Amino acid sequence: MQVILGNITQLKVDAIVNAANTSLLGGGGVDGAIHKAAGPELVDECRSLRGCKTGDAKLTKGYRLPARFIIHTVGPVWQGGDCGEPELLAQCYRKCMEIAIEQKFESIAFPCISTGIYKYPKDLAGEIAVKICYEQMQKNGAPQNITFCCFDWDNHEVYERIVAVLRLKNDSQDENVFSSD
Ligand code: AR6
Repeated sequence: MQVILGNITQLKVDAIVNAANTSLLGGGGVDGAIHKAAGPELVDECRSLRGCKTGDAKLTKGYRLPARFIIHTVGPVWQGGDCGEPELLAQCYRKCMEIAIEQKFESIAFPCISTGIYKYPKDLAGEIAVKICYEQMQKNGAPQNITFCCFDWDNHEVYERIVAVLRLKNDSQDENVFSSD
Protein backbone atom coordinates (compact mmCIF):
# COMPACT_ATOMS: atom_id res chain seq x y z
CA MET A 1 0.00 0.00 0.00
CA GLN A 2 1.37 3.40 -0.86
CA VAL A 3 0.18 6.98 -0.54
CA ILE A 4 1.21 9.49 -3.17
CA LEU A 5 0.37 13.06 -4.14
CA GLY A 6 -0.25 13.21 -7.86
CA ASN A 7 -2.43 13.04 -10.92
CA ILE A 8 -4.03 9.61 -11.27
CA THR A 9 -4.24 9.91 -15.06
CA GLN A 10 -0.45 9.61 -15.24
CA LEU A 11 -0.11 6.34 -13.36
CA LYS A 12 1.03 3.23 -15.19
CA VAL A 13 -0.90 0.57 -13.30
CA ASP A 14 -3.26 -2.23 -14.28
CA ALA A 15 -6.28 -0.14 -13.30
CA ILE A 16 -7.08 3.32 -12.04
CA VAL A 17 -10.38 3.99 -10.32
CA ASN A 18 -12.63 6.81 -11.48
CA ALA A 19 -14.92 8.71 -9.09
CA ALA A 20 -17.76 8.94 -11.58
CA ASN A 21 -21.46 9.82 -11.47
CA THR A 22 -24.38 7.48 -12.17
CA SER A 23 -24.51 8.39 -15.87
CA LEU A 24 -20.87 7.29 -16.41
CA LEU A 25 -20.75 9.85 -19.20
CA GLY A 26 -18.12 12.13 -17.66
CA GLY A 27 -18.16 15.16 -15.39
CA GLY A 28 -15.76 17.40 -13.50
CA GLY A 29 -12.97 16.59 -11.05
CA VAL A 30 -11.05 13.38 -11.53
CA ASP A 31 -13.79 12.06 -13.84
CA GLY A 32 -13.25 14.96 -16.25
CA ALA A 33 -9.48 14.53 -16.10
CA ILE A 34 -9.73 10.79 -16.83
CA HIS A 35 -12.09 11.25 -19.78
CA LYS A 36 -9.89 14.01 -21.22
CA ALA A 37 -6.73 11.92 -20.91
CA ALA A 38 -8.30 8.64 -22.10
CA GLY A 39 -9.83 10.20 -25.23
CA PRO A 40 -13.27 10.07 -26.81
CA GLU A 41 -13.40 6.28 -27.19
CA LEU A 42 -13.94 6.06 -23.44
CA VAL A 43 -17.32 7.76 -23.46
CA ASP A 44 -18.46 5.42 -26.27
CA GLU A 45 -17.70 2.37 -24.14
CA CYS A 46 -19.23 4.04 -21.07
CA ARG A 47 -22.45 4.70 -23.00
CA SER A 48 -22.81 0.96 -23.64
CA LEU A 49 -22.69 0.27 -19.87
CA ARG A 50 -26.00 2.07 -19.23
CA GLY A 51 -24.94 3.86 -16.08
CA CYS A 52 -23.87 2.69 -12.67
CA LYS A 53 -25.62 2.77 -9.30
CA THR A 54 -24.14 4.53 -6.31
CA GLY A 55 -21.88 2.03 -4.53
CA ASP A 56 -21.42 -0.10 -7.63
CA ALA A 57 -18.46 -0.28 -10.07
CA LYS A 58 -17.93 -1.06 -13.76
CA LEU A 59 -14.85 -1.79 -15.85
CA THR A 60 -13.69 -0.23 -19.13
CA LYS A 61 -10.47 -0.16 -21.08
CA GLY A 62 -7.98 2.64 -20.39
CA TYR A 63 -7.60 3.77 -24.02
CA ARG A 64 -4.96 6.55 -24.20
CA LEU A 65 -4.13 6.36 -20.49
CA PRO A 66 -0.95 4.65 -19.28
CA ALA A 67 -3.27 2.50 -17.13
CA ARG A 68 -4.64 -0.56 -18.95
CA PHE A 69 -8.12 -0.36 -17.42
CA ILE A 70 -10.44 2.01 -15.60
CA ILE A 71 -12.80 0.90 -12.83
CA HIS A 72 -15.61 3.45 -12.66
CA THR A 73 -17.38 3.71 -9.34
CA VAL A 74 -20.00 6.11 -8.01
CA GLY A 75 -19.47 7.39 -4.50
CA PRO A 76 -22.23 8.83 -2.31
CA VAL A 77 -22.94 12.54 -2.02
CA TRP A 78 -22.30 13.58 1.59
CA GLN A 79 -25.61 14.48 3.24
CA GLY A 80 -24.52 14.54 6.88
CA GLY A 81 -23.69 10.87 7.31
CA ASP A 82 -27.08 9.43 8.23
CA CYS A 83 -28.18 8.52 4.74
CA GLY A 84 -26.09 5.38 4.32
CA GLU A 85 -23.02 7.25 3.05
CA PRO A 86 -20.43 5.15 4.97
CA GLU A 87 -21.89 1.85 3.72
CA LEU A 88 -22.11 3.13 0.16
CA LEU A 89 -18.54 4.42 0.17
CA ALA A 90 -17.32 1.12 1.64
CA GLN A 91 -19.22 -0.70 -1.09
CA CYS A 92 -17.42 1.37 -3.77
CA TYR A 93 -14.00 0.30 -2.50
CA ARG A 94 -15.12 -3.31 -2.01
CA LYS A 95 -16.54 -3.57 -5.55
CA CYS A 96 -13.43 -2.03 -7.09
CA MET A 97 -11.24 -4.49 -5.21
CA GLU A 98 -13.49 -7.38 -6.24
CA ILE A 99 -13.15 -6.43 -9.90
CA ALA A 100 -9.37 -6.11 -9.51
CA ILE A 101 -9.18 -9.56 -7.91
CA GLU A 102 -11.45 -11.12 -10.52
CA GLN A 103 -9.33 -9.62 -13.32
CA LYS A 104 -6.11 -10.66 -11.59
CA PHE A 105 -4.81 -7.09 -11.57
CA GLU A 106 -1.56 -6.68 -9.68
CA SER A 107 -1.74 -2.91 -9.32
CA ILE A 108 -4.61 -0.51 -8.72
CA ALA A 109 -4.73 3.20 -7.92
CA PHE A 110 -7.60 4.95 -6.15
CA PRO A 111 -8.47 8.65 -6.01
CA CYS A 112 -10.11 9.90 -2.79
CA ILE A 113 -13.62 8.96 -3.87
CA SER A 114 -16.44 11.39 -2.91
CA THR A 115 -14.12 13.90 -1.21
CA GLY A 116 -14.34 16.55 -3.94
CA ILE A 117 -17.61 17.64 -5.52
CA TYR A 118 -19.53 15.11 -3.37
CA LYS A 119 -18.10 16.71 -0.19
CA TYR A 120 -17.50 13.58 1.93
CA PRO A 121 -15.30 14.57 4.93
CA LYS A 122 -11.75 13.60 4.00
CA ASP A 123 -10.78 11.93 7.28
CA LEU A 124 -13.92 9.77 7.40
CA ALA A 125 -13.57 8.80 3.74
CA GLY A 126 -9.88 7.97 4.18
CA GLU A 127 -10.60 5.64 7.11
CA ILE A 128 -13.08 3.69 5.00
CA ALA A 129 -10.81 3.57 1.94
CA VAL A 130 -7.80 2.18 3.79
CA LYS A 131 -9.85 -0.22 5.95
CA ILE A 132 -11.75 -1.83 3.09
CA CYS A 133 -8.74 -2.11 0.77
CA TYR A 134 -6.61 -3.56 3.54
CA GLU A 135 -9.30 -6.10 4.47
CA GLN A 136 -9.71 -7.20 0.85
CA MET A 137 -5.98 -7.39 0.30
CA GLN A 138 -5.51 -9.50 3.42
CA LYS A 139 -8.38 -11.78 2.44
CA ASN A 140 -7.35 -12.31 -1.17
CA GLY A 141 -3.61 -11.62 -1.20
CA ALA A 142 -4.16 -9.29 -4.12
CA PRO A 143 -3.78 -6.86 -5.73
CA GLN A 144 -0.26 -6.60 -4.37
CA ASN A 145 0.17 -2.96 -5.21
CA ILE A 146 -2.48 -0.50 -4.01
CA THR A 147 -1.88 3.22 -4.49
CA PHE A 148 -3.93 5.93 -2.83
CA CYS A 149 -3.43 8.83 -5.21
CA CYS A 150 -4.20 12.08 -3.38
CA PHE A 151 -4.57 15.29 -5.32
CA ASP A 152 -4.35 17.70 -2.39
CA TRP A 153 -2.17 17.96 0.69
CA ASP A 154 -5.12 17.60 3.08
CA ASN A 155 -5.99 14.17 1.75
CA HIS A 156 -2.32 13.21 1.55
CA GLU A 157 -1.89 14.03 5.23
CA VAL A 158 -5.06 12.11 6.17
CA TYR A 159 -3.96 8.98 4.28
CA GLU A 160 -0.37 9.13 5.54
CA ARG A 161 -1.67 9.24 9.09
CA ILE A 162 -4.15 6.38 8.64
CA VAL A 163 -1.63 4.16 6.87
CA ALA A 164 1.02 4.95 9.48
CA VAL A 165 -1.30 3.85 12.30
CA LEU A 166 -2.15 0.66 10.44
CA ARG A 167 1.54 0.06 9.75
CA LEU A 168 2.33 0.37 13.42
CA LYS A 169 -0.36 -2.16 14.28
CA ASN A 170 1.00 -4.56 11.70
CA ASP A 171 4.70 -3.99 12.21
CA SER A 172 5.24 -7.24 14.00
CA GLN A 173 3.37 -9.23 11.33
CA ASP A 174 4.49 -7.93 7.93
CA GLU A 175 6.72 -4.94 7.47
CA ASN A 176 6.44 -4.97 3.71
CA VAL A 177 2.72 -4.41 3.33
CA PHE A 178 3.03 -0.64 3.33
CA SER A 179 5.20 1.99 1.77
CA SER A 180 4.83 5.73 1.34
CA ASP A 181 6.86 8.52 -0.17
N1 AR6 B 1 -5.97 12.77 -9.97
C1 AR6 B 1 -6.24 12.34 -8.71
N2 AR6 B 1 -7.21 12.89 -7.93
C2 AR6 B 1 -7.93 13.90 -8.46
C3 AR6 B 1 -7.71 14.40 -9.76
C4 AR6 B 1 -6.69 13.79 -10.52
N3 AR6 B 1 -6.39 14.18 -11.76
N4 AR6 B 1 -8.59 15.42 -9.97
C5 AR6 B 1 -9.33 15.55 -8.84
N5 AR6 B 1 -8.92 14.64 -7.93
P1 AR6 B 1 -14.11 14.57 -7.43
P2 AR6 B 1 -16.33 13.13 -6.16
C6 AR6 B 1 -9.40 14.41 -6.56
O1 AR6 B 1 -14.79 15.87 -7.27
O2 AR6 B 1 -16.22 13.97 -4.95
C7 AR6 B 1 -17.50 14.49 -11.01
O3 AR6 B 1 -18.11 15.56 -11.68
C8 AR6 B 1 -10.13 15.51 -5.84
O4 AR6 B 1 -9.20 16.47 -5.31
O5 AR6 B 1 -13.40 14.30 -8.69
O6 AR6 B 1 -16.45 11.64 -5.98
C9 AR6 B 1 -18.23 13.19 -11.24
O7 AR6 B 1 -18.75 13.10 -12.55
C10 AR6 B 1 -10.83 14.73 -4.75
O8 AR6 B 1 -9.94 14.49 -3.66
O9 AR6 B 1 -15.14 13.32 -7.21
C11 AR6 B 1 -19.32 13.25 -10.21
O10 AR6 B 1 -20.42 14.01 -10.66
C12 AR6 B 1 -11.12 13.38 -5.41
O11 AR6 B 1 -10.34 13.35 -6.60
C13 AR6 B 1 -18.66 13.94 -9.05
O12 AR6 B 1 -17.60 14.72 -9.62
C14 AR6 B 1 -12.59 13.19 -5.77
O13 AR6 B 1 -13.11 14.42 -6.19
C15 AR6 B 1 -18.04 12.95 -8.09
O14 AR6 B 1 -17.59 13.65 -6.97
